[in-house]
Amino acid sequence: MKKAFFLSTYLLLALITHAENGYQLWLRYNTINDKQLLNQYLNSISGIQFDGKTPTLNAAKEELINGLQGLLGKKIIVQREFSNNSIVAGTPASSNIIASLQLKQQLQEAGKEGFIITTAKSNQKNIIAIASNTDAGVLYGVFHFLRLLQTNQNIQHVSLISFPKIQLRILNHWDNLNRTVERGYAGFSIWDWHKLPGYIDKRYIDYARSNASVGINGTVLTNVNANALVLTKTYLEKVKALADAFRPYGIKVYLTARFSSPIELGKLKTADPLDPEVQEWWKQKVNEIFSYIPDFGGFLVKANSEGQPGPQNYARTHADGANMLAEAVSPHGGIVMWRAFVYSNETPDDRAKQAYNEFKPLDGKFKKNVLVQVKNGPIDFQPREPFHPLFGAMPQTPLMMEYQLTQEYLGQSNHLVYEAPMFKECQDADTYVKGKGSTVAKVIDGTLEGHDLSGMAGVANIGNDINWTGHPFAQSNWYTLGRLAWDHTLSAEQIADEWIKQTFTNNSRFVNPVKSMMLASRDIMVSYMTPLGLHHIMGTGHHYGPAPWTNRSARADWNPIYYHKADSSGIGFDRTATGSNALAQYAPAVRKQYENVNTCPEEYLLWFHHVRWDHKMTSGRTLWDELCYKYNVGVDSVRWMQKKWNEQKTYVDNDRFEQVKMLLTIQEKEAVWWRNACLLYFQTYSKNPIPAQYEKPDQTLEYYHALLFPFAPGNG
Ligand code: GCW
Repeated sequence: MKKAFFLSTYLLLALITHAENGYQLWLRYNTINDKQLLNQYLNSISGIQFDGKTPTLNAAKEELINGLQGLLGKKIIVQREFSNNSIVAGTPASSNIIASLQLKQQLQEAGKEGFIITTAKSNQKNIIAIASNTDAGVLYGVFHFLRLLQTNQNIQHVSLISFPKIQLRILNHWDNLNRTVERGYAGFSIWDWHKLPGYIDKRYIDYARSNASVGINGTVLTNVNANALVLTKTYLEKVKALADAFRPYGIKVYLTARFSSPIELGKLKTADPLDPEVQEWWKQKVNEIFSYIPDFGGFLVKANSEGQPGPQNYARTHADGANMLAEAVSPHGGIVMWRAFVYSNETPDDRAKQAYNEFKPLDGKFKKNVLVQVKNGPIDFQPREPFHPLFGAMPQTPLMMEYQLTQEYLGQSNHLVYEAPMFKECQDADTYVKGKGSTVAKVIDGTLEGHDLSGMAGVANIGNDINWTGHPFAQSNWYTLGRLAWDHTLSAEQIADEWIKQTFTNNSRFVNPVKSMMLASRDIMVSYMTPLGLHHIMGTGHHYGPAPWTNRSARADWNPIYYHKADSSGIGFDRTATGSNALAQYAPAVRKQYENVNTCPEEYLLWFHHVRWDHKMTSGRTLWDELCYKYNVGVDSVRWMQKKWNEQKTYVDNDRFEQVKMLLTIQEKEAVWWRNACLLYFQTYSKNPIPAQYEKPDQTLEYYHALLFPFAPGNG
């Protein structure tokens, strides 16, 4: 009796405190601990029947076996003949059973990558079918089926169809060949170029599995600030090795193309895109790439931006540059993703306007296999930006979304910030270009203008940290990219819910409070960093911490003072007709709402207006008092998150509990830092006191000024 008691206590403890390092991400297949549910699953699943032997089907089969064995805590039998309650997976081509089911119509709807999971009857036996037209679709279906179990869904009457709304679902790695990662906060690059092609790190496979589990089907391996060397034979052999490792998981490899490569590698005198020799050089180079990687995806290009070479060096347009590369990859089925992130210091105009000014006139000039990749907002991945005015402004060009998963301006890997609410805010924004309901989501999924090509990219937050992303919760942002690109109608709440359940536990006492933290986290961060439409007031270079006072950067548009424009009368960037008139780039309905200081949503107030310090906000407070209020709410809310997390100790393994706890402590300190530094600095203009009810800054402005971070990560 006593022994049994000890034993069960031990098992319980082992269950609760079982060390986890986060490496498994959301693909943890721990045995389901709800006994009733487990029994139900065990009764509904007798084994699997899985014909077909392609690398992708093998990967799917292996995942299904491992997943089920873990989740059900029993050995899974791969059956030759199916029996009652078998799971049967495959395509009509790989499986006679799948072919014999009445699924034709649904399969047609599922398209190339979609899948069906349904109960069915075959030969008088009840089965669960996972069916798709393609092997990759079967793999996605398998992962989805496992997700149903991981999130404790009832599968007894399962009947669902799922297919991606967006075609290209891609991670952009800003990884350099020396393994540093630009804006990477999770260690070094996971690509071990030096050991490639000979050594295939198991991480590559787990990376591919994790991507496939959320439907990500492409990866750009290298930094957009590109190094031409990756296009040389030595590196192409390494790229090939990665492509071979990822292929079974449905993941295509893309590279960044340095525009001056014909000069640097080809010893040509020019990289002019209209020069026949240059065009020929790229054609040959592309042929070479495809000889290594027959399903190579194509190029991602940053040109004439922040010092990168591009067609404008030769007085050509972005379209000329993109089309030259598009022509080279087109015979092989490749594509070009040409970035719209351009702005120039020489242009005296508002930086927020420049991408639109340069790209809008090029609409209709790009070849069919070019997408223009646009960041969600017009400046640069700030905590909050209005949607980019290019969305809706280039009806003849497929526009691809670029989100940033790595939290360059969002607390890097120190802060718990769940990005789905931010992405949804952008996607749900109405461009009004074709009347009400012309959302950004419809622009990027191609439905607004009837484009076949569509894409969504996320700048990866992955590094060689044992848990991949540095902050355990940053994994959720990687997860989100895949899920949203697959189905942008999923809510931030749904995504958080499934991620938490897979990554931690299904226990609602954990799920609910943690979900509430995640859902609030982005607004909390905005409050203590850049409330009311403030933006770009972070430290120069490394972008870590506040530095609204900075006015000495080499370029005007790298200085925070360029963006907040605080003076004795007020604060904010006037982007109405009396100022830069960036608002003119939006449709009249959007413009109308934003141009009036009284109807402009307050979260964008200082983005679009220079506002007097004594302006009355809807709360009744003056602008200055509102700013003080917001910064303090931000700090208080981080403390609220800390409290919530501390209550979770019993539901989470000790390692991850402690990690998050320590990180929240850092986040609280940094929130206080942001609040104090910003309020002290803006106070030198407003000349108003910080209202008595709030904590007083415990350091001087000079103290914050003097802080230096010479080795902050991610800064090259
Ligand atoms: O936000 C800026 C980053 C740069 C980055 C650039 C871009 C890759 O600070 O590090 O360069 O955006 O998106 O091209």
